[in-house]
Amino acid sequence: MATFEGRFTGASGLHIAVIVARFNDLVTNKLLSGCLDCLERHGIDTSEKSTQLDVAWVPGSMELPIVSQKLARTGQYQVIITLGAVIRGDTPHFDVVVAESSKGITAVSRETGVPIIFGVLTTDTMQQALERAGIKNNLGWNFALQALEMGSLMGVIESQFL
Ligand code: INI
Repeated sequence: MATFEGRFTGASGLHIAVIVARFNDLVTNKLLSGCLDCLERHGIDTSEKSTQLDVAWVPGSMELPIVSQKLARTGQYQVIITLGAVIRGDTPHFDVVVAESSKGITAVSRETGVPIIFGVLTTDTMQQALERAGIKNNLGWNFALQALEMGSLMGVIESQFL
């Protein structure tokens, strides 16, 4: 029996892309800070001159899938993290954005074989989003951890079947 597990250490071989939505950037900037803090503390170079990490900005969460696809298809990234914040308003727009971004990101991940972390907060209020972006907890940290685990896990599985 083989047991495949990702690790959180030894991430120096990973090349990671983070895609951030500008919509609700009060929230997404905080998610990005938490995400980069976690990556940095796990040995990823997050400096401006880093060759391990690239950050792309998109207008809103709806654009996360297409840019994920563009970056995944380069073959340069072992894992991609998407960050967004969709906050319920008075119209059904919320449901459209959430459905399209989540389905789109999942589809791109399966199509390209690159793990893509769904780091999009979906909340009823700005307060709930901010609580999850640093006021209480910063889920950007969790999304980074999940990325490290998935990037590592894919490498572990690939090395088993070389
Ligand atoms: N994009 C978000 O990331 N969050 C939102 O809450 C949001 N709302 O509420 O509209 C949102 N809309 C923009 C959308 O993602 C696209 O950028 C836009 O429709 C252009 O394609």
